Formats: sequence, C-alpha cells, structure tokens
Amino acid sequence: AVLLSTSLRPGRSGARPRSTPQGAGARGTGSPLLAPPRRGSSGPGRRWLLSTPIFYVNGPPHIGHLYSALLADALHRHRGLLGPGSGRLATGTDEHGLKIQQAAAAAGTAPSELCSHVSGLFRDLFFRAAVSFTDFIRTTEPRHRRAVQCFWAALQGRGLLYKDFYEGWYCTPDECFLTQAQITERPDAQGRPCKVSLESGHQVHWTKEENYMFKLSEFQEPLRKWLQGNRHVISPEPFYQVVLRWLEEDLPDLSVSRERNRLQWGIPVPGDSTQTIYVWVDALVNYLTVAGYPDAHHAWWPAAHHVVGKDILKFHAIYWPALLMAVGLDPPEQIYVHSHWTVRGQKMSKSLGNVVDPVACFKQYTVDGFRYFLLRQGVPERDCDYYEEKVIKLVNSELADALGGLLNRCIAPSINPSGIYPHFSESCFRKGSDHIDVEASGRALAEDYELVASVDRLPLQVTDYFEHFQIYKALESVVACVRQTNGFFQRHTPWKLCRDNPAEKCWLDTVLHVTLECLRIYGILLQPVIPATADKLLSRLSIKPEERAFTDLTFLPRYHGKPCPFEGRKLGPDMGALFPRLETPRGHQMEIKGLRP
Ligand code: ME8
Repeated sequence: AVLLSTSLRPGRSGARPRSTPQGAGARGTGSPLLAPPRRGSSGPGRRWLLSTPIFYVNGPPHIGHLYSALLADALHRHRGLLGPGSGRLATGTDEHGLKIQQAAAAAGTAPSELCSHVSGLFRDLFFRAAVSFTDFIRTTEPRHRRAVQCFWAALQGRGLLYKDFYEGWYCTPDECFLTQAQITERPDAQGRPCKVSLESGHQVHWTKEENYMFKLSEFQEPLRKWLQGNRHVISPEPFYQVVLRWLEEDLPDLSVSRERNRLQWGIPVPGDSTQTIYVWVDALVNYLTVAGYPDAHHAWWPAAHHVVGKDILKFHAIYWPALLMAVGLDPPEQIYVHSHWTVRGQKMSKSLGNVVDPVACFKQYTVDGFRYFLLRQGVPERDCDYYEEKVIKLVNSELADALGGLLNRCIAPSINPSGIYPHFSESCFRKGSDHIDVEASGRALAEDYELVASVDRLPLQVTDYFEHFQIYKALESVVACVRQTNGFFQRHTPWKLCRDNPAEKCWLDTVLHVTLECLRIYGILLQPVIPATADKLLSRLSIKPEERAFTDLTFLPRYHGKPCPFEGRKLGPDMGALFPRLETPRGHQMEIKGLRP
C-alpha cells in the first residue's frame, strides 16, 4: 500500500526496455520497419482490444482520467500504423453502486439523470481530445446488464458462489471491502476519531449483512502460476512484483453482492431480488461486454489489453483474472499500469479545489499541446506533477521551437523558392562504409552520418518503447533526433549557399532534402501522440494519407540507392506555423520573475 500510494521508482525494467532495438534492420539499411514479434499486438493477424478503466460518474472528468485515455489512444493509434491487424479501443462510464446512488441523492437528482449527464461529459471530453475510441460503454446499457447476469449465472453454475454473513469495513468512495489491517484511525474535520482506509484515506463504515461470496481463495495458486508463467503480463515491472507480493498474503473470499435495501442502484442478482451485484463485478465485466459476451466474444477474448491506474491494480490483476478463470475464460493478455498526476505537488481533490479541468487545458495549451505534455511527461512508474509553467515551457521548446522551427527553416520561400521536395545528390552525401572518412563523403561530415544512423534507428526504437509502455521514452528519442536535425541544419548554414552556383545548389538541395526526410519520419512517428499536428506537418510536406503508415518509414531512400517518391514533388500549401507558441499568462510571468511572492 505504501509503495502504491506514494511513488513507484523505476526499477531495472523502468530504466531500460527489455530489448533495445539494435543490429541489422535498425541501422543504415533503410529497410522498412518490422515490428518485433510479440504475442497479441504484433505480427500478422494481430488483434487487440485496448481498454481504459470505465470512470465513475460522481464527478466530472479531470486530467488523470484523460491521461489513462490518452495512453490507451496512443497505443491504439500506434498499433494501427504498424500494418495488418485489427484493434478496438473501448472506454466508458461506471454508473452503478452506492457511491453513485449517494451522489445523486446529495445532488437531489435521479441516479439515471446524473449518469447521463456526467457520462456525456466524459464522452465529449474524449471526443474533443481525439481519443479514437471504437466503443463507449455505459454500465446502465441493456447489453451490459445481460452480460453481467450471464457472467453471474456462469459463476453460480460452476459452484463458485455461496451465501454467507459478511461482516467488515466498507469504503464507499473506493467501493471496496477492507480488512482490519487495511484501516487506520484519523480525526475527521471536526476532530472526532474516524476510521479510514490506509491506502486512500477515505472513510470506512462497519457493515454486517448477508451477501453472496465468491470463492476467490481457490484461485490463489492458479493466479500465482499464471503470473509466474507470464512475466510481462503486468507492466511496468515493479507493479508485477507488487501483485506477486499480494499473492503471498492471505486471499480471502470476496463479497460480490450487497443487500438490495441498501443498494438499489445496480444490477439485481438473477433469481434473488433481495441482492444487488457488487459494483466491481459489474464494472469489470464491461471488458467482456465490449468484446461481445456472451455470444460473440471469442473473436476478441483474451486479446484484452487493459490500461489502468495503480489505484485499481488489485481489481484488475487479482479479482478480474480470478473471475475470468472461474468462468473458464483466459485472463487478459496485458495489464498496463500507470501512476498518478498531482498538481503542484498535491493530490487532486475537490476539497483542496485543485482539480484540473482538461477542457480548460485544451483552451490554454491546444489539444495536441496538452496531449503532448501528458504523454511526454507522464512516466507510468511514478507520480508526475502538473503545473502550468511546465506545460508552456515544454510545449514551446519541443513543439513550437524545435519541431515547428525546423520545418519553418527548410520550407521558407527564401531558402526553397520553388516550393518542392528538393533533390538529393549522392555526390554531396556519399554512402561511405567508413563515415568518418570526410574526403570520400562529399560535403557531409561525420556528425551528419551520425544523424542518418540515429534517424534510421528511430522507428524501431519508438516501436519498442511503445510496445513496452514507455511512450515518454519514445518521445524523448524523437526529440533527441529533432535536436540533432536542427544541429545539422545549423552546421551547414544553407541560407548562406548560393542557388546560382550549381555545386552549392546541389548541396543546398541535399541539406533540405535530408531535413525534410527527417521531418517526414518524425511526422509519421508522432501521429499517435499529436495527430492533428502530425497531419499538418505531413500535409505541408505533401505526404499523402496512404504514405503515412509505419511501412513508409524507410528513411532517406536516395542515400541507400533507392528511388524517393517525394523528390521533386510540390510541397503542400502553407497553413501557417506548425505549432503556435504558447503565451505565459501575465500573472505567471510575474511569478517566474519573482515579482510576486
Ligand atoms: O476506479 N492521475 O473509476 P474512477 C492519473 N470505476 N490517473 C488517474 C488519477 C490521477 N490523479 N485519478 C484517476 C474507478 N485516474 C472504477 C474503475 S474499471 C473496470 C472500473 C484514472 O473514476 C486512473 O486510470 O475512480 C484510475 O485508475 C481511474 O482514473 C479511476 O477512475
């Protein structure tokens, strides 16, 4: 609990991916990207059913929810660019349970109205954020009620449910039962002693009622075996270790229903109108509902890849796989876990008044600017901190200046008056076996060959990072190459070369050609993270939509002695700056300069 509620330091696996792309296809061959083989998501006939958690509708979405959705979206988009295969991305809202029942009562509204309103806010947000979901599930839908009731019947049919008196602590905000060891005592706002969950700090209440119990304890050994046989099923790796440790402790049976007189807002237990199905069983089954359970899930199950926050790891890595095994289905193929966003070092909470509204962020930083910030700065292994100045600084430096500036420099009419994708000259940039031999290489320098090698390597590196849920590292490596390309451009001062001199023109065009080729690769690779900006960049370079897949990542084909389809092509229309520089709000300028305490 301590590890999970504070921060997970990157362990060995956090520091490096399991395999770093090197060797043959990655260096200097100019061969199209081949995805590394990996179960489920790569290779011919790949299938993936990506999901975000389904979110509670007791409050509007904040940047933490958005982050989960963006991680899933970037993975989904990335896989879509890898080649043949088909994928789905499901998100949605978790609408039943005591928490929602109480929130509706407090707001003086019917639960169904509250659900429709807040669910709409999540859907609108994800739509605005360009989250490419293929399904948006609401647990109040009839298709889901049917799936949950079938799932329940399957558990019962296998003799894995029994009725018993449950006595213990229940935490409504977390919708979970806790043992004595998981609670502590703290004073409440009035200074009165009050029992709270050790992990979340939320208040708990003593509950005694007759419930259905699920024989979770029977699955301790099968769960251990499953995890030991699938070392990469939970990533990042430190979270895998956390789950293994949980499985060393006692695994008591789980209460999976509540008395209907206490909880009316939920799916009734089939054949027992006195009980309502526990909201977590209801919620977890959503992943099967979107796969087509109970009739048509076989085409998709178990190609499930769940993105979840660390707060709900136990539900996804212990309860859910056990429930699946119980009904004879395989556990999910992959569980991707991420940590939490804090705001200026503090946990986001309504009472602190520091909950960050993602729609306001889009207005301030643009959609792609904020997507970029969250995915570039978010490190799944540890909590990350949000504050305005950090977003502005990062986005201006990497998107507006480094990437946008580079594009601007090499397409400006003063340097490229004909507005075409210029020609590459082999005599200026020779393909040498020894890149250090400057004489043999025309006008290219050793650092230029290093640039070519870096960009050649980049697609495989980026794919590897995505496959290992290290999107922030993928972006870090793209940015490093963008900076290297700016260095290349700066080094050769093409603006000083004279177009009227044939030798200089040849070299000038070659410098522009290499730079545009770099930008084409960055544009393709950045599509999963900043789709609108990548589209703008690629359209400006005149790269057609059908030329933007990862199979089109052959970098600098002319250098490798192959034809380049873009050479001589008219560039796309000028649509203005690639990415507008963000303004620092006045108040913050004063704060930064120390004019305000
Ligand atoms: O737990 N930083 O829903 P929920 C990053 N309905 N991510 C955050 C975050 C933060 N500060 N706060 C929340 C539920 N999240 C259940 C899930 S799934 C079958 C049922 C994200 O509305 C993160 O993904 O409380 C976390 O796991 C999820 O929102 C919890 O959302």
